[in-house]
Amino acid sequence: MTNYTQIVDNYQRDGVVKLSAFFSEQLVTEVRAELERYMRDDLPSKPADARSLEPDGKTVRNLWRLELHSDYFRELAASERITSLVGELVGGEPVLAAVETFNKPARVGSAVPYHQDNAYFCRTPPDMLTLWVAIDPVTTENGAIYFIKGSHKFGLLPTKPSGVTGNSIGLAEPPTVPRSEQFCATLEPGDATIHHCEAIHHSDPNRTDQSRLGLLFVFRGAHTKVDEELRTVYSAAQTATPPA
Ligand SMILES: O=C(O)CCC(=O)C(=O)O
Repeated sequence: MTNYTQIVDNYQRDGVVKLSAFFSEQLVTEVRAELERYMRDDLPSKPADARSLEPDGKTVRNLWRLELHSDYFRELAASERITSLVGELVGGEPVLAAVETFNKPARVGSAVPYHQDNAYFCRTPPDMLTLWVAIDPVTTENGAIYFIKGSHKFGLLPTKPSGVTGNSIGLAEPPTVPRSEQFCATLEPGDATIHHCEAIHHSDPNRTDQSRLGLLFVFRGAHTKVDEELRTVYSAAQTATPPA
């Protein structure tokens, strides 16, 4: 059995942890091919809330609900490699909440505003996380995610609708921690990060010619419940820029 002690310690202390070579080169190639196939063959017949587009109105920004729309991704999320690790981090039985992508396509990939995911997930206690796997190289130029380490201990901060399609709700005030003190998650394909649902993070637009595709698995502890107050606030933001 793999020993996850170091990962668990870092996750609990920082709210974010990096995993090198979490997916093999072969698995990254397979995932990329399956995403391309899904977008070409399946997505056109899926409901509108299966994706968000970039402001150009044609390039996919996010795929949503892959756990419902794709046997391949639902099965991948159930693999022992993933569930054994996240089970150590969500404080109980892990339940898959979502499989999705943040494509950050070349040249048109839009920014992700400062936010805490639990403003979207609306769970209490906040025992929920995202495993973010790099399918493309992730660099400071093409839109790496910046995290504020330790911010998962701040509680959920005030929010406001962001007006950004795919990221409808953000922090009311950007944090004062300078970028130079934030953790910039540059990654090779197959590397991953795991972040807590109240860790503050954001990413820049992609103006480069290199796409920055990430595959995300969201898990919660089975014991978590919906926080109705949070849900009401999120629904209002989501109505302005559906589906997410
Ligand atoms: O991929 C990105 O740039 C942002 C992802 C994100 O916000 C998240 O994983 O919660």
